Amino acid sequence: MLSREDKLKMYSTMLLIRRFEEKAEELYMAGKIWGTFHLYIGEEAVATGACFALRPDDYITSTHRGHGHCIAKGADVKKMMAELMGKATGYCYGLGGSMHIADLEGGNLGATGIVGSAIPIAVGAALACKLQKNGRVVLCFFGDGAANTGAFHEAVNMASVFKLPVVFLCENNQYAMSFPVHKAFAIPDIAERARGYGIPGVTVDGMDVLAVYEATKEAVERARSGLGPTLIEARTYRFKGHSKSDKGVYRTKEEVQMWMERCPIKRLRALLIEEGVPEEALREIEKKVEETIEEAVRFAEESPEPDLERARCMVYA
Ligand SMILES: Cc1ncc(C[n+]2csc(CCOP(=O)(O)OP(=O)(O)O)c2C)c(N)n1
Repeated sequence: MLSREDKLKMYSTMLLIRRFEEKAEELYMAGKIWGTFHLYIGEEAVATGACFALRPDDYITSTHRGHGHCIAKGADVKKMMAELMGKATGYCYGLGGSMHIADLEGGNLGATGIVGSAIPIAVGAALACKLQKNGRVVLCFFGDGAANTGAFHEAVNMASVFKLPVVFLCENNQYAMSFPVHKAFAIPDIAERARGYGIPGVTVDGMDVLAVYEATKEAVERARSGLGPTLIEARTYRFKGHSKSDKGVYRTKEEVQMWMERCPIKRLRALLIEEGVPEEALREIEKKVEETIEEAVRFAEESPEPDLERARCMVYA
């Protein structure tokens, strides 16, 4: 059973992801972040609920939309912000940017810009965990678009055959760039695919952090006890465009509005109030999150640029 403290921690994590993203967008518009990145706004309950079901020494693999996964797994937002701003103090010394953040100490094996490519990596890591008998589980985040890559099928099949300690968590946010899920799949539920690999499949409300937590907890327990993988499909929605260059012409304002009304943060806040948490306690968390973000921006702005020597060190031939 989750305690009140657990739920408050979930609230704080979701809010930290939301504010991190909003600040990153603001910095991008001010010309302080270059290139592009993919915002996770709207999907906070998935990363938060799922990572809450993990032990600190468990692993995750991430995607091109990875800031939320990173934060939920416990990354330092100062180092994340510095990475986005191309500073030497960032996770990749400012040379990787948004889509290359890994936090090995925190068990985050990394983000990737190649759709679907982290799914076999998660299976490889799970095989290593099994061989090393270290009791760790790997949670693999990927999108609905990634579920239609060949790598998905090969990886899930192998994980099932070898009964590996991995949880496949598909973030079905309804679109792969501008392509809607109902045109990309011949079945209504992505979780149905689990049957083809002989593993359990479950669809959850990805706007409900508690539902995501419960489903992931069960899957993690199954994986840790040697029974093999589970496929979880979390139905969610990205409130913002696919990337910073998205004009959003493929979806209606009404659709976006309808999903925004289901905001996972507002929903948990309302539940906490209903359960008797005083407004004051929530405002305290909200203030602390604002301060953490301000501190991250200050840290990133005051950090040095990477030097040329560092750039040379990162070239492999
Ligand atoms: C192998 C590969 N093919 C195509 C792309 C271009 N691309 C970038 S994101 C994306 C859509 C991914 O959709 P999904 O997996 O559902 O994740 P979401 O963006 O919805 O979080 C595509 C096709 C890519 N980066 N890598």
